[in-house]
Amino acid sequence: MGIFRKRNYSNLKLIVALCCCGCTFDSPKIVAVSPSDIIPKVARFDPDLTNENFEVSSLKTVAYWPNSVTMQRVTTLLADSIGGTIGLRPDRVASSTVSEYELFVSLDTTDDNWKPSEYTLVVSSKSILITAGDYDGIFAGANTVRQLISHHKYDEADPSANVRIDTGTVSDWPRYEWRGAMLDVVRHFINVSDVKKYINLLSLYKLNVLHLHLTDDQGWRIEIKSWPDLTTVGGSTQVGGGDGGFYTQDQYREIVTYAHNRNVMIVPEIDFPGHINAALASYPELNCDGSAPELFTGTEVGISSLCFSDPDTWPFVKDVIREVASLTPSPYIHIGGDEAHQSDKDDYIDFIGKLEEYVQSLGYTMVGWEEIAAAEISSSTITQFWLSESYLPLAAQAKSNIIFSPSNKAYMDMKYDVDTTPGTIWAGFINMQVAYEWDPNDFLTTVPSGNAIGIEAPLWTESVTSMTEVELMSFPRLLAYAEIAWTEPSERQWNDFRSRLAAQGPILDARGVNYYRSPLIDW
Ligand code: TNX
Repeated sequence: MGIFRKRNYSNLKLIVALCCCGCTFDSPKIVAVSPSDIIPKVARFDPDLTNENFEVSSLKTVAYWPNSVTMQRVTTLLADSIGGTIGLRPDRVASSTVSEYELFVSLDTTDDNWKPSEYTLVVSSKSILITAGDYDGIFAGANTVRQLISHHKYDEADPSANVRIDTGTVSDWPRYEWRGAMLDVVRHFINVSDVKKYINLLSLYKLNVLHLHLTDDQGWRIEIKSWPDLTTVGGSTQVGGGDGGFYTQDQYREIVTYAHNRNVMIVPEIDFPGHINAALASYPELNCDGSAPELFTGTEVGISSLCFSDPDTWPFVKDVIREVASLTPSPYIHIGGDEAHQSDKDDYIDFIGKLEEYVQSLGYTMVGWEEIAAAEISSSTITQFWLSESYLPLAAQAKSNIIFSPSNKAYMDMKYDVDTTPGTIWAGFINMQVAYEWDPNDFLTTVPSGNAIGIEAPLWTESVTSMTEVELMSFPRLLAYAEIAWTEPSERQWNDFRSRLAAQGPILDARGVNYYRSPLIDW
């Protein structure tokens, strides 16, 4: 059987279907993939002109240098992926010589010209070489390879089935350093193994931040040892009155480590001073009148506030932030700050200032939703834009860096179209084209572009009740967001993205992802 060369994946489906009589598209015999067809789109691919390709089934060894813990982590990830997709787990060897290995991963500390997170990938008929100037780049290169080999679904009945990669050189680097998703694990609880599945998918598309929204009116999902009722009481329910749940500190550490091994940073959010009913319901002493409100299982927002005059409030806030910090190896703590409709404005401003000081005293950078820009935030604090452009000049004035999560473009709880269940529509429908065709530049009339550090796509879960629905709302939109975050806008075209996205269908299928079969995509 010949090698099916292709540039356009929608043609590939046809070719494989025609040539593999009797076999389904789920297990193609031979698939030729080009590094130029991945998501997010690479900055540069120079094909070599030999018409040769690299046979993925020849991957028997993964070599790496230097022999550091991080290189061991990244090559373990690669070896596991190869094992999972090809059916044979390659050996891993630490070696400073490139020759004779089919996959060689090396960190180049001798050259100063690498951009942050840049990598090169040289594919020849004999080998794949990943080289980068920093570990982010190493992971990015590794995830390019993981995605390329994912085109294959191992067929035990026919181990000769294979993926062949076009030869040539990739040179690739991200546009933004903050490439994120957010999961609301409060309104409906999402368990550890589902969060891990989500993280693994993020990493495959080079998303490197998972912001976990851990507390809200309806629940408290992270164990705080000094205030145990937060989870035993506050974590006991969710929207609609179901059982809820929470992560013990050990389980949370397990999530953080799993993410770290895939170069995904977990950013914890504890939402203050609003969105706090679960805590108020757990401890009567946190309330101005000393009595605890009922647990809340509805979906209204802006219904609660910390009691600023209560002597227990500040010690409580400090204990929580201190314990969360102790679980957080990344430099960021998100303090919420949104929709504090029940808080007095002056109290809010004082509180955010005090909280910023405390977060900084622990050695962390504070992140907050856009409303914090109305307080006197310092330039190291990060503002997360979501709704009102009026906060952007305030953030710019403070020289605060900005993460873009415009609700009418990036909120994954918005329905794709009228037929989507679950979801909401308060910010509009977000079909695949809307999800793809926007850019932080659209909002930069009042903000210097240097302050835009990236984007984040939140999934709020008031209406999203299960992992199946989490996947439906997130995929494939997250692939569009991954490309906005990674690829220069001048390199992004909707029609080109559509055909590359169509080719991701089998990859998502093979990973058991319940993605939305958007009618705009020729799957
Ligand atoms: C607004 S975005 C919220 C959330 C809701 C979401 C629903 C933000 C900072 N606050 O509390 O879950 O809308 O779409």
